[in-house]
Amino acid sequence: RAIQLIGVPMDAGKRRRGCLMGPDAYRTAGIAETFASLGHQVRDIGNLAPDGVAPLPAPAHVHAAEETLGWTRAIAAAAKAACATGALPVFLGGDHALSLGSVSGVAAHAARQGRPQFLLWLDAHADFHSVHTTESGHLHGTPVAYVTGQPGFDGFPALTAPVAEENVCLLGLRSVDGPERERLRASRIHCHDMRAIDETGIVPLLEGFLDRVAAAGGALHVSLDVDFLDPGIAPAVGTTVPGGATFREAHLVMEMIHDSEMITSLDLVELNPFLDERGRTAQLMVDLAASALGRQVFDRPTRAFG
Ligand code: DIR
Ligand code: MN
Ligand code: MN
Ligand code: MN
Repeated sequence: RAIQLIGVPMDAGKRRRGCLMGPDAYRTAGIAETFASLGHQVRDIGNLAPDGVAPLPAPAHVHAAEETLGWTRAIAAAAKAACATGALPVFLGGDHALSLGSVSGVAAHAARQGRPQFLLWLDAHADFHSVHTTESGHLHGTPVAYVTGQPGFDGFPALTAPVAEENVCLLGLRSVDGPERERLRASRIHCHDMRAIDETGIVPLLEGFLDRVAAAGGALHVSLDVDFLDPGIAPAVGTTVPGGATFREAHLVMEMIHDSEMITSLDLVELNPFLDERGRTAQLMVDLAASALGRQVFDRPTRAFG
């Protein structure tokens, strides 16, 4: 497949700095060479920069709202341009606010193709705040709300194609804020917390989702937040939460995504290389992306989802 690497050195989505180093950490860990070794045609377009924007009305405690808006515009444009070439874009973050642009951009492309967009959100957090409900003021906690068309994003680009709530699956949840919980309950978003993973294993939860993507012939965006992973194996993220996905659970998710042959775009977000030991988290993220794009010990028959 043709893969386009899109560097997004974005740090505006929260106050702790360091995610701007993410794209170069992935490059240093050999992401382009790794994908090429799996038989893909890889093109690295380098790093994006935010568009300049006019003042944006936001509550005073919201951090870097205007810069985030500028990034959102630039990232969405790059997402649409990458999809138009037929490539699979891989967004090298940068913090999770980059998904305001990546998901809205790929969803606009899917809508033009007449395909429903699906979204798999691998994260300890739900990221279901709006600019007006966020308590921390950190806009990396908002993209799931924005891309599904929830209110509270005045001044942000109007969505051409909101992602249907029932097409969103949050997997790995273990830190959900009060107002997020109520609004998630009232939504049709599929939410699987760590307890669900403990009770049934991760396979049936993901299979149920992939079956729905296949039945609908959907486009599939996967958004992988470093804090989906247990901090013991992935310490380089500003918002570690204990009790995350194990090495094998995470690779199994990625291998099943590969077997489904449905992934159309991918975010690698929240890596803060400044917090790392010898790049181990960057390397793990590259290895997980490799699993999603075909690395395996033995191949499996393509799974018939749907
Ligand atoms: C938290 C953190 N829910 C907030 N969100 C993070 O600031 O609203 N998402 N870290 O991945
Ligand atoms: Mn997140
Ligand atoms: Mn998170
Ligand atoms: Mn479900």
